[in-house]
Amino acid sequence: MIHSGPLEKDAPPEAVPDYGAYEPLALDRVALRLAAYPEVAARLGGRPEDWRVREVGDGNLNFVYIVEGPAGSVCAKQALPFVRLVGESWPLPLSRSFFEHAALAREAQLAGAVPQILRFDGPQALIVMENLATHVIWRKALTARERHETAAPVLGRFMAETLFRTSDLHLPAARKKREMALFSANTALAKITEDLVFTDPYRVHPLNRWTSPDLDETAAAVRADTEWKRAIQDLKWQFLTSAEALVHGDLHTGSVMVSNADGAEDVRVIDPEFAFYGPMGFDVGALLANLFLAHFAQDGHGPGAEEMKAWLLVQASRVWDCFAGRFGELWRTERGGDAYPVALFEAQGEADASQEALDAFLARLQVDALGFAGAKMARRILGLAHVSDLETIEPASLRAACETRALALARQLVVERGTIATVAAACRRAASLSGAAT
Ligand code: SR1
Ligand code: MG
Repeated sequence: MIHSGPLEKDAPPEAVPDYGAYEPLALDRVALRLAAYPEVAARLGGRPEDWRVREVGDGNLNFVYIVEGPAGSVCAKQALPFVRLVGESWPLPLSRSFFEHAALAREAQLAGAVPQILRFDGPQALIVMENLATHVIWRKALTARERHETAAPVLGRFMAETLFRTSDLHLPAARKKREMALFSANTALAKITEDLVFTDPYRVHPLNRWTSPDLDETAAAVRADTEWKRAIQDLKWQFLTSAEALVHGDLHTGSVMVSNADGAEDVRVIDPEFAFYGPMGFDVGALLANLFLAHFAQDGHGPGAEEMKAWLLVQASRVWDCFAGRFGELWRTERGGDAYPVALFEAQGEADASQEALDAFLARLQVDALGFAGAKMARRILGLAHVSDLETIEPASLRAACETRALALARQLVVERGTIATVAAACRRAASLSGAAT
């Protein structure tokens, strides 16, 4: 692949901006701010006073505005100096916007399937993007039992291309280390994951919550589960130390948007503010986790769940199969980095040995992904940040029943890591716990 962008050999160094002139936007200031960006004003058309602005952010961290003008619309996302979900008592650096933009630029170049960036105002921690007007958050579509058949293959391919092409399999070591150094400063966001995914659900912590009183005993049992805690720390160790590739870092179904306008599906990945150099299996696991959560949530959303439950497990398998298939193609055609060099295998007539190395690499990655999937499932039931798939289930007793089955799979994936070695095997476990057809 020929790079022409931030991964280029002689690309100018990027740096976190100075935030001295930063001003948080309020709804009534958005139009005036955007009017100062000619490319944005041109897309909107007309005058700022004609533009309609609404705040649509439903994520945990930032404010997101949709701005509509006579000629078109845009999406403007600004980081705040704190966590939106919790408030000003939890400060969070504005630099997450810089890392989000840097990751989006790389993803656009390496894989596509991200929103087009119209303007990045670094010192204002503001990214102005195309407005995906016909798209919805995939999580919401899944809860509504809408099926987008291209999502799993697009996402499998997206992960293979971003992860392979930012790793030592593709990049020369010096360039990979330059990239790793840039993203290594995104420490505050990584720390959120370190705490919220790998630590807090396994101890008493004021930010934890769960369906209470139904799951009180379960939460206490998890905190006392030595095997689970040890296995989760093995995964945390990997998260902390394994700088394999530029991971999105928060690739759940709420970070994916899907559309089926005029019968043509489109799939985009959004929100890579957690991006950093970490284990490849973390992104794959995040996506699998959220498909499994959607699967277990189906029984809470009324009759007729069976078909969707089965479909969701098929999508989990397709994510892995498409990921592995594309990763294998890249292994054979773009292995120009310092790891597993072609010079030692294909160039010496040992293509079979290269294939064996690939198979072993993917087998290990699959095990990693399933472990991370288990970690990501449990945190959404016992930790601070939950998912709407489960949160919208009423009554609470029905939600707790769904969550209990999801937690059972989460534990198996984490504690029996290595025994449940394939996504297909994990899907069989999920089906057996939820009484789904396979
Ligand atoms: C305080 S932020 C909570 C969660 O929201 C994001 O989507 C990440 O998953 C993070 O862990
Ligand atoms: Mg997000």
